[in-house]
Amino acid sequence: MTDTKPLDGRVALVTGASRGIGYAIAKLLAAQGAHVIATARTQGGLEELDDEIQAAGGACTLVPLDLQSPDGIEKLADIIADRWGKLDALVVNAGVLGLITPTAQLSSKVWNEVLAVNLIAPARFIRAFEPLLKQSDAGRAVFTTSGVGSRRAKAFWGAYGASKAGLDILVQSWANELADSSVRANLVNPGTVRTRMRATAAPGEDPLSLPHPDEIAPVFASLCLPGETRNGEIIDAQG
Ligand code: NJP
Repeated sequence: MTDTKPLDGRVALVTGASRGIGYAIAKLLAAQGAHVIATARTQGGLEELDDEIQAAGGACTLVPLDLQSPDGIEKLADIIADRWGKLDALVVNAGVLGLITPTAQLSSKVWNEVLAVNLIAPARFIRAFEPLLKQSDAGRAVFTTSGVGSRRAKAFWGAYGASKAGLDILVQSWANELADSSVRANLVNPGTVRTRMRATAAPGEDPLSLPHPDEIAPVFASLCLPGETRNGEIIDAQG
């Protein structure tokens, strides 16, 4: 007798899958039976993920992509439409920190990257993938936000905080529009997690004092389940 898994037969896209939180989410969704489409810029990280997923008996498609490229997100939606005709779970997790610096000193270069990756790319995912999520019987979208955002402003975190505050409102607005559909969209605040981004933000901190991404990935995976009913919520992964 073969084991059935909660995401058998489902197709899931994860951004920021080359390391950190996205890597852990992609691995877990594949372990739960989903065919995972994993995207980021770093080919080596994606290949390591593919090796791990395959070794555990799962399935994965790698798509190296810079979210700042002019039409990469839209082309990816076209490819998924041609191959699968639907998307069951969209996890928009990729993010950049920019610079932790006095707000008055933030350069246009930093603003442009932080807003492009953390806010404009998620908006482009919503536009490009809403039709595919609606082709699923239970399309689920999950976005990675932060404790610094719409619920809390923090000195020196102006660009990152503004981008995540914008993301919160973007996703909650969209979720309100989805209320009468079979699609659900939520945000997860991961809390502090042992990743490269956190090590850059808090270099003096002992990484081993923080949870590993594998410990918080189940919160994201639960929001990808067809039976999930929450919509428009910001969920704190560490309570
Ligand atoms: O960070 P990190 P996390 N195009 O740096 C990708 C949020 N968060 O896992 O392209 C495409 O290890 C990058 O891939 P690559 C945070 O805001 C975290 O901690 O290969 N992809 C990599 O896979 C973010 O939204 C904490 O460089 C791009 C990934 O993004 C999410 O958690 C606390 C890209 C970043 O991996 C994951 O961050 C919190 C681009 N242009 C919120 N730029 C925490 N860790 O404590 C970046 O409140 N990526």
